[in-house]
Order: sequence, then structure tokens, then C-alpha cells
Amino acid sequence: MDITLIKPKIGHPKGGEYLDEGRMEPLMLGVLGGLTPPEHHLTLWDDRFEPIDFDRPTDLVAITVETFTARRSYEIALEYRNRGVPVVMGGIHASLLTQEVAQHCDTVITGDAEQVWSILLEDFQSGEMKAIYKGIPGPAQGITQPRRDLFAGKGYLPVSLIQFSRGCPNHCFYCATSAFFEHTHHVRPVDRVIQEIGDKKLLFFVDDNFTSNKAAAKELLRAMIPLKTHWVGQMSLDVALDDELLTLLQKSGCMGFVVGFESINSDNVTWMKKNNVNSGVSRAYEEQISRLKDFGFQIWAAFTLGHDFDTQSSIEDTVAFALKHRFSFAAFNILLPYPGTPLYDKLNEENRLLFNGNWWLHTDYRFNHAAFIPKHMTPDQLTQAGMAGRKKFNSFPSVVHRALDLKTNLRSLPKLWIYMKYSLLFRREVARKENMILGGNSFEES
Ligand code: B12
Ligand code: SF4
Repeated sequence: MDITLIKPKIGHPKGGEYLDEGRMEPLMLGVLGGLTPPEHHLTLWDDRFEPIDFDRPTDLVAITVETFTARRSYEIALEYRNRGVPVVMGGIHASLLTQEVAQHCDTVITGDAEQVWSILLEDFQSGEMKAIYKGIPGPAQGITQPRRDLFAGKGYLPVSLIQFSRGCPNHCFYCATSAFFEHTHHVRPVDRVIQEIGDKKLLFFVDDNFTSNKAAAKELLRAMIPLKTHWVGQMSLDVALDDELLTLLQKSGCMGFVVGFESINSDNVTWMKKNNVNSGVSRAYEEQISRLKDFGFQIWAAFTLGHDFDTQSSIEDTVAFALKHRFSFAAFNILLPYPGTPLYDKLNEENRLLFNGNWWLHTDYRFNHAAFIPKHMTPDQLTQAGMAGRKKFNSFPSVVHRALDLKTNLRSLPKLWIYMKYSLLFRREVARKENMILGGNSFEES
């Protein structure tokens, strides 16, 4: 049987195409490939940079759907279904908004694919494919090794995506992952992860929160030390409170990680139910940041803008804070109400959702624009404040200012090289994504 796997793009600039230069391997499709019995033939189309050949004969199409790619996913599904090819959808949006997704495909898989993908394939071959398969969010990957050969020759960034754990026990109320995994957290056996790392030299652990289970993380880090690999990941700020963990991270080759600061205002942090992990906010995070820098970690600081205690000037303060700390990278994303999250439900109850409550399908919605009415500014003011922040942080004077951080970016030549390469890439990519229209441009409104 011939199976086509698809990673859809988010959208496109008005009247043009956006080809993602900073694209990373779609690990979920590699995992799906690894779960597929070897007698089947697989083809991967990454819509973010290559045209899909809809006319190539195939028996079954599998699309991974995130909320911001839902519109494009439905367009792709329609093309195939018009040609009589059945379509399966899975991924976070398929789990959080199953009824909507089900209207655009033949079968939806909710939760993880591990327990249900091979059953679906057997049912399909015997002509008995069901409308819904429910996978539970469980141990990441088990024994499956991703089919990384599917990524070969596609021009992905030279970093291998890998996962040690999935989910997160915390309750940050805007977080789609937390809703997807129902606040559970699962780790893979250490030997499986070490086997998968093999001789890879640069890794990105995609775990939502790599250090959620600190004892398990330490076990993996000890086992990674002899591999002499370099890696980046994502962790919550409470990692800074554990010196043994910081030492092991450094020894295992960790160069830096994404930290979800989200806000520098303690009222916001409490409002979003993140005060357990971001407990340092009341002292402006100073001690934790300084501790992370002592170890040389290059921090990618993630902020979300538009929380209930945010104002236009507090957003300017947030950008100033990121510049003051010379973070290697930073994201200033507008707070987005993802369906299935407590934030979405709250804003819905308060009648504060824009775009009929489904921004991800709305033709007027633009990427990284406000999709709700903030408390202390207009939606447009929030959108503009986000854009101004991204522009300032990614400006050339800022790139130079941040390069001069002796504890991180100037600590060694490899760190400086990583910093320069990726800050220039992100600078370009962030600017190109501004105002992007969701979906493909053949569907653009005139
Ligand atoms: C790694 C990652 C990234 C990487 C990109 C990686 C890549 N390949 O391009 C980076 C850092 C660049 C990134 C960027 C963004 N990301 Co991101 N990212 C993730 C993260 C942390 C892990 C995804 C992953 O690889 N997981 C490992 C795989 C194996 O697991 P999985 O995707 O869940 O797949 C399993 C199941 O879902 C299912 N499944 C998935 N697809 C399919 C398809 C079929 C057919 C089937 C049967 C099953 C199936 O089976 C798989 C195996 O069990 C997730 C959080 C998360 N846990 O999902 C956020 C996440 C997906 N990202 C998110 C967001 C918002 C973004 C951005 C829009 C942020 C921004 N504002 O710029 C950008 C947009 C990226 C883009 N497309 O341009 C949100 C999406 C929310 C939503 N409701 O859609 C998430 C959930 C984070 C969050 N906490 O909210 N991201
Ligand atoms: S700590 Fe991160 S992954 Fe965990 S619930 Fe909060 S935002 Fe989501």
C-alpha cells in the first residue's frame, strides 16, 4: 500500500509564497513512519517548502494538524478527497477539536498514534476503517524508532529532533499541550533514547518540559555524558533551583534551552496559573537568570503578550527586560486562545473572542495578531505592540548588543557561531511571517 504523509504549512504572505528557511524535521511523521509496517511504501510531503503532487497515485493520506495549520490541512484534504483518496488526520488539533476535524477527513486519530496506527492500517486494508480511533496520551514512542530516512535531502536544519518525555504535569491555563496530555507526563526508557541518539552531533529535545521529572532527567543526562553530543531543549524556569541538574545539563552537552517566562508581572503569572514554576517572578527572575548564565546556557526566552494585567507599556517593559538580560533568542507571541484550553473557555464566557471564536479558520485572521479583546488595550494595540517588540528585539543594534554577553554568547567560538547563525535566521523568518494569511494562496480572498 502507498501512504502519503503530510506536514502542512501555516500560510502565506498576501499575493506570495512563504518558504520556511528555518524548517525542522517533522518528527511526528517520522514516528508515524516508524509505526508503519515495512511492507508499505511511504512518501513525505512537507508543504512548508515543497509543492504537493496531488496527482501522484496513493492509497491513503495522513495529515498532521495543529490549530494554526488546520485551515491549510482542510484544503489539502479536500484536494485528495476530490480525487477519491481517503484522508486520515491526527495531531494536537485533531485531539482538541475532534468534531471540527472529523468534518474534513475520513478518519480522525485522537491522542498518540502509537497504540492505534497499525490497527487503522489493518482496518483500512480490510475495508473497515472507522471514523475515529482514540489513542491515549501515553509513554512517548515506546520502542519505535522514527523513520529519519524520510527526512533525507529535504534541506532541514542540521539538528535532529528527538523526545525523551511527553506532556507536562503543570496547569498553565493557556497551554494546549497541558490540555492534550491532561496534565500527565511520561518518560521513555533511557536506553531507548541513548540508542536513538547514536552518533548524532546536534539534537533538539522537543519535550514540552524536559526537566518535569527531575530524577528521570538526571538519569538520562548521566547516560548522555559519554556521547559528547550537543543539544538544546525546552524547560521551565524551576530548573535554575537545582544545581546538580544544572551541572548534569552542562556536562551532557546542553548548550541552551527555551524558557517560558511568559510575563514579568507576577499578577499575570498567577493569573495564568504558572506561579509554581515561575516562582522567581516576584524578584524579577534575577537570581534564576544569573544562575543559568553562570553555566553558560544560551536562553531562548518565550513571552506571551496580552495577559489580563498587560498594558502597552508593560509590553515595552517586557522587551526592555529581554534586552537587558541579553537573551540569545526571544519570542514575543501574542497570547492565543487555543481551543480546548481553559483560556479559550474563559474568554468565550466573557465574550472576548474575536473572529467568531475560530480564528484558525477565519479568512481575516493574520498570524500572530490578537484574536481576543485584551483587558487594557484594543486588539489592534496588542497586535502592534507585539510587532514593535519583535522588531526591536531582532534589530541589528540588538543583535550586536546581545552578542556581547560574556557569560553566554561570547563564552566560546561555537556559542558565538550558533548565536550569530540563528539570530540572523530568526530575524529574517520572524519578519517574513508577520501578517501571514492562514492557508494556501489559491484560497486567498481578493
Ligand atoms: C517541536 C515543536 C516546535 C518546533 C517545530 C518542529 C518542527 N518539526 O517543525 C518549533 C520550535 C520551531 C515550533 C514552532 C511553533 N510551534 Co510548536 N511545538 C513543538 C512541540 C514542543 C513538539 C512537537 C513534536 O514534535 N512532538 C513530538 C511528536 C512525535 O509528537 P506529536 O506531534 O504530538 O505527534 C504524536 C500525536 O500527536 C500523533 N499525531 C500527530 N500528528 C499525527 C498525524 C496523524 C495522521 C496521526 C494518525 C497521528 C498524529 O501521533 C504522534 C505520535 O504519537 C509541540 C508541543 C507538543 N507536545 O506537541 C509544540 C506545539 C505543536 N507548537 C505550537 C505552536 C503554537 C508553535 C508556533 C505557532 C509558535 C509561534 N507562535 O511561532 C510555531 C509555528 C511552527 C511552524 N509550523 O512554523 C503549539 C500548537 C498549539 C496548537 N493547538 O496547535 C504546541 C502544541 C505547543 C503548545 N504548548 O501550545 N514548535
Ligand atoms: S510548564 Fe510549559 S508545557 Fe507545562 S503546562 Fe506550563 S506552558 Fe504547558
